[in-house]
Amino acid sequence: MDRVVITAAVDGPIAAPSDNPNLPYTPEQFAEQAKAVYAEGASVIHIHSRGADGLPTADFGRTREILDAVHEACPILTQLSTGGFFPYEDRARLVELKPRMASLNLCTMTFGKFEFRNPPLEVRKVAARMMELGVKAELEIYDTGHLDFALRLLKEGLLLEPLQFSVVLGVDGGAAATPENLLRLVSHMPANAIWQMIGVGAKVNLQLTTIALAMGGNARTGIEDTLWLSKGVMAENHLLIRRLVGVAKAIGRTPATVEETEQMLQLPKMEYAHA
Ligand code: KMH
Ligand code: ZN
Repeated sequence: MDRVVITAAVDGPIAAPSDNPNLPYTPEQFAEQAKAVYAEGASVIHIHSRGADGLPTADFGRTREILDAVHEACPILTQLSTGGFFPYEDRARLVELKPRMASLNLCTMTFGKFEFRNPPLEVRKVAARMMELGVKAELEIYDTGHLDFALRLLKEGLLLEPLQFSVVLGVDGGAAATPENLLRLVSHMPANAIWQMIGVGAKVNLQLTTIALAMGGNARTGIEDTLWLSKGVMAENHLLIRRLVGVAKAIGRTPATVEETEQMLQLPKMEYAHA
């Protein structure tokens, strides 16, 4: 598959602006960076909502402001995170804003120093709601059990095919960031699944996404996954995307346009509207 979906994960659930001054947190900064990563070849932007204090939030109104700003700025596809360490109902409610995609985390787990709660009944409820709304679930897989649970939800009629997986390796509490774990997880996916690589941490992000690109997968990078562009050089989202696109092109792959991405991921047709 020569077309590749490049996703920009611009902020994440943990880092603060003090960790990296290039981390966006105002609607204007998200809009500016959406334009910049789009110009470099990203067709999807993965967003964790942020408050005026720069810290992650699940505030509904603030999240709508951020999504509105990004939608007004450029055609990039929004993939809103429902992750984070807030009460689950606050996280789940964010899908009512009808981004094109939203993350769906399958299992409760240790996530570094955090407890990452994903109660099975609540996960089923939000999966069903996303189907009703036409919001495609980006299934974040941290280990084999998460993949098995996603396949169970598919059997229960709670997920739209083709399944859209993110193989997330390198989280303390999830599977280690090794090529073996990547291959193991991909080999257990349904044949028609679409997947991307998320390598968490500066030491593995470029290496694992490069392997994933060579395997024919999709790939993601951004400040959520690495604060550093290189040793001693703080990351900027558009430069991380520029480098990842350079790797893709070097091995004969072309960043998918927004329209191609919609086709490849079979995103339900939907007009973004205020919730
Ligand atoms: N992306 C993962 C590394 C989510 O966005 O829903 C952690 C996360 C999950 O932030
Ligand atoms: Zn995320």
